[in-house]
Amino acid sequence: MAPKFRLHYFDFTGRGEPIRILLTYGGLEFDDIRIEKKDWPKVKPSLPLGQLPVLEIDGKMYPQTTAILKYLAQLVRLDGDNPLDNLKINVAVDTLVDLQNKIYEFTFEEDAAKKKAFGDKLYNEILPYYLSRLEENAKSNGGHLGINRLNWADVYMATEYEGYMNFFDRDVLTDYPNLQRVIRSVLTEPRVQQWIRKRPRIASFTYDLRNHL
Ligand SMILES: N[C@@H](CCC(=O)N[C@@H](CS)C(=O)NCC(=O)O)C(=O)O
Repeated sequence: MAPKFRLHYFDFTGRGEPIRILLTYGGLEFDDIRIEKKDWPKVKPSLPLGQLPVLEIDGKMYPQTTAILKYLAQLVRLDGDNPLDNLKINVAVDTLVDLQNKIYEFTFEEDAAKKKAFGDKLYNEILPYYLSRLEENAKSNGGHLGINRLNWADVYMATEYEGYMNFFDRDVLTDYPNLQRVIRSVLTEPRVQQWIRKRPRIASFTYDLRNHL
């Protein structure tokens, strides 16, 4: 019997969305538990690391996004076929996570002058630094990240793309045709499409992956 999955995350995409997509892609049923802001102080101390996402599997709570994703990717066959392929996928994902962490760092900067300078650097230097390297990666893998077929790094890229679109408020992939192929390869999957159509909308989003279907 399939395990009972419950995903605990905020009512947001962020680190939770690639997990939701892998579960959906694999046809694995899950409870999509969305913690409201007002309940967070009460929920936080009950979590293994005081953070979300947490994937509950048959009543046991597991934190850490990429650990959860690696586990699910194995279940739904979006991992690599051998250790070297898994290394290549992990390299791509860790690169996306590095960029994601810079964006989080920016959002937490409270000093207005520092924030302005950091924002400029983020858009003009940091973003192209990472995206140009990821573009080369996708180019050499036929429109996928890490290896030459759909895998969980592609899913991570697609959810991050939605984040970039909202964060930078412009199409950051115009100059990166192979990264556009990565997004398309994820969004043409029928179960992923169904999920994107039915999932709750994020009120603050000006761009939604629905626009891409
Ligand atoms: N290394 C963890 C980081 C998790 C993390 O920072 N989660 C954020 C939400 S995306 C969180 O729970 N923030 C609230 C808090 O730390 O109190 C992971 O990758 O899952």
